[in-house]
Amino acid sequence: MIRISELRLDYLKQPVGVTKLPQFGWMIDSDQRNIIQTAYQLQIADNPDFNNAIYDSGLVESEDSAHVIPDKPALKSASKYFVHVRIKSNTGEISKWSDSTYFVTALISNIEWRAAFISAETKEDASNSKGTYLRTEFTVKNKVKEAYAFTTALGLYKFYINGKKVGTDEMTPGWTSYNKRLLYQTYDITDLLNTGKNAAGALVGAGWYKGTMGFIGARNNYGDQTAFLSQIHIRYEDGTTDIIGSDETWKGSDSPVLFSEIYDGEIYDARLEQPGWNTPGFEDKDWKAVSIVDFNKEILTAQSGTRVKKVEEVSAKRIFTTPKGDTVIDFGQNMTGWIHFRVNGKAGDKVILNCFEVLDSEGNVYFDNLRKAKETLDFTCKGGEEEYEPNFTFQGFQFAKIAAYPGNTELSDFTAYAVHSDMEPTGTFDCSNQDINQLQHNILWGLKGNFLDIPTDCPQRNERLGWTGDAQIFCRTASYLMNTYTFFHKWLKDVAADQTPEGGVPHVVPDLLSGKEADDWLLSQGTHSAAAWADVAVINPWTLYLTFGDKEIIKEQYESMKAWINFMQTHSVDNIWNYKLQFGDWVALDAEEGSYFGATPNDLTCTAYYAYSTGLFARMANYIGNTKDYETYRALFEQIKKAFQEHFFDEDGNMTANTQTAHVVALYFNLVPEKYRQKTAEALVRLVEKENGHLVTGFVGTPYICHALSQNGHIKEAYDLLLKDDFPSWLYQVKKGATTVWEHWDGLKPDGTMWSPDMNSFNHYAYGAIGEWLYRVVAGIEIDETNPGYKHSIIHPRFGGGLSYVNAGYKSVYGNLSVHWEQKDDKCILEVTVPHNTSATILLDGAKDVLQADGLQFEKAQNDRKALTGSGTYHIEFVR
Ligand code: RAM
Repeated sequence: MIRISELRLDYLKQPVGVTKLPQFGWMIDSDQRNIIQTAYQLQIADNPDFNNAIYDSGLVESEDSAHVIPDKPALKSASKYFVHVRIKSNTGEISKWSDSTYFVTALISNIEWRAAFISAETKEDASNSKGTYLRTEFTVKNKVKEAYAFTTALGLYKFYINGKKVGTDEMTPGWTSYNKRLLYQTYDITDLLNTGKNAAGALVGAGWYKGTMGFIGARNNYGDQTAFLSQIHIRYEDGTTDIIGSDETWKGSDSPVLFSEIYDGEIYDARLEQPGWNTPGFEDKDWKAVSIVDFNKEILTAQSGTRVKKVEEVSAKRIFTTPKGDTVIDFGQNMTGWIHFRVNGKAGDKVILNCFEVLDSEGNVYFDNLRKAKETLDFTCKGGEEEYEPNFTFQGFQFAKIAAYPGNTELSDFTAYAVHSDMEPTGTFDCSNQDINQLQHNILWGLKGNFLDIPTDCPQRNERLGWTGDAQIFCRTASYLMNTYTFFHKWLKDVAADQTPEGGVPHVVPDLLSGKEADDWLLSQGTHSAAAWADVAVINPWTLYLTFGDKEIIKEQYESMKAWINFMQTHSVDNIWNYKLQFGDWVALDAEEGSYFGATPNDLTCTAYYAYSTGLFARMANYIGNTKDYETYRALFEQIKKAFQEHFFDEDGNMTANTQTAHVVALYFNLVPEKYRQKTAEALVRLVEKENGHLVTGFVGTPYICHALSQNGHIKEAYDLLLKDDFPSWLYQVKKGATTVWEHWDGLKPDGTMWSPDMNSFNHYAYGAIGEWLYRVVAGIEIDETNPGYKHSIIHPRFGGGLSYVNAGYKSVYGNLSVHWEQKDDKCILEVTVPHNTSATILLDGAKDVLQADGLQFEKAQNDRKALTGSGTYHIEFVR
């Protein structure tokens, strides 16, 4: 029996806000093995019953069950399209139609925008970060068949119809390079409208657009005045239509939100609430006229991908008094989001919560590492039972000091929401070592804490920027844990948009540092094009290509990637590249005392990344059939590699830089002269031994150190490194009670003191990049580059580390892939599930004898045994 278990459109269940036909992908379920699809049939209809389908592909002979893009129909704006699919398999069976799903279109062309950006603020409000209300009433003339709203803001907004908040998204419209690309959201509001009088309202705040951002504390980075844009399209049952757009007839008012900013939190006075302000019949005669704000509507872009949501609720675990006498709530988990509370006070009573991440060594409140970020909720009661959560801010926190609260604090009065881009979870990992399981947990929460519309470095201090290096380092790990496609797809568009005319890639995207060079010593050195940071332009599309097998991302980012490679080429001398401000092996422990810059020379890290990115770009050019570029950049890669070898190896094959990171990148990026490969790997082992078995690597070396070892015959040393639990190591943080990943190996030092508060985040995912080694090597779930997206997988778990079992899973675009392994004395059990319509090569690590092959044919392959398999679950036993 075969069936379609899940259908995805552009990787989502029901994308809303589509402007071109989505990519279709589906997962096949069967109780048989070796299932391959031989044909599919797709239908698209404007009704859920598929009467008179507007598109029918007919039975198309094809194995493709992902990345299927129909060439018809032409899409209409503001419409819902239902889709379903069925398939035929190599058993000759034709499945039933899948459950149907749908997608909703936005405005296909920006010329359809008639509404205006309206504001309740004036230019004089530039230094003001209050929330403002906007409202209108409108008549729905007839019975509504369907209605959609398209909304966005200069700032942040919440949109209401007839008193109800529209949708469950938070922090809309998200953060993009606003003056180049502003996203708008699409909502199905059919069920919110009534025949007759209706009201629409918006609460608008400063957000990333207008508020204070960046460690330099610059505000009004994109504009001085908030504004809101909304256009509602109604299609009546009788076929007529109506469009209601924001315009000068709307009215505006101040709101109870007296102040709201990303870093500092929110000040809210409930006494200023205006009950019913967003419902019909509200008396708004005292409200003021709105002004029209000029903004280029050509740059509006429909958002169909992942939105930010309150994804998880975390209950308060305890309320306690610190040695210094502060009352503190502990949520038991360092996270990003906000607190929701209940209070019963008198009008004018205050609730003040100061959020923070960690307690100091004495167990007292520790605010210093937040730097200038206040992370404070300041609420004034109107009196009686009330509930509150902030509107346009988020906090990085595990704890909150209760600086004011009327009456007794009850644990159940406080809840926290983890707020992040709502991606579909894809990875699971657990093993017999509880510390490694905690590390996994911490890595996952690092992702949850820093994927809030853009990938950020940290969520708590006055920074929270789209640091490109961090996003580059962590991309592969993140892409095991969750479906990151639409998240990175969106952000990579901003990477491209913010590139310099020459192709340089900013240190942070959206780039709000360029132009501020005069304000900061660091920025005066340069605001773009640092090795490993800027390479995000190439490495992240590559990672998405590998993970999802998606060539569209290569095509869409092609010019951006190429421009970045050309930038490096332009600024290289004899193929050695270096440029202005470099972060090098950032925060490595081989740095000079007090410095952030590790000991590996910039020439080396720059040139290593130049080679790596060029090589990847050449391969991508090849995969999309651009042979000319493939040849050109392949040749360039060879030249850079040659230059790298000449410069960074002496004639005896020793690396000229005696750092762990130098050896790691040379090995992992394949830049070592073949005859010196073993020698280089052994040198790395010695450099680790020199540190008593510890790593001292920073952002550049850490992600790959275990790979550099395990790929070169040193799996034991890689496991040893992973299992270290004294300083510095991954598990040291775990032993210190971390629930997320720290920015510094010594964020909290063995003696209980902390790294300088200037830069000490306890929720920084960069070092969580070890996560991909756990999936790729420990669990052995590896991608075949020539058949990516797990269409063909390489299953090669590496036994070791004293682990008695590992359970791991990855939900690929084809379905669930899973690996379970167990080691009992010298007998090994391996259970593998390969998704239907895919195949895998299974390698039995160091197998001497296969006891049970479950129908597979194993042959010798160096030290392993190897078999090719189709889909299904296989139980294998062997001796090592
Ligand atoms: C810090 C950030 C980030 C890093 C840059 C270079 O400010 O937190 O992690 O990429 O510096």
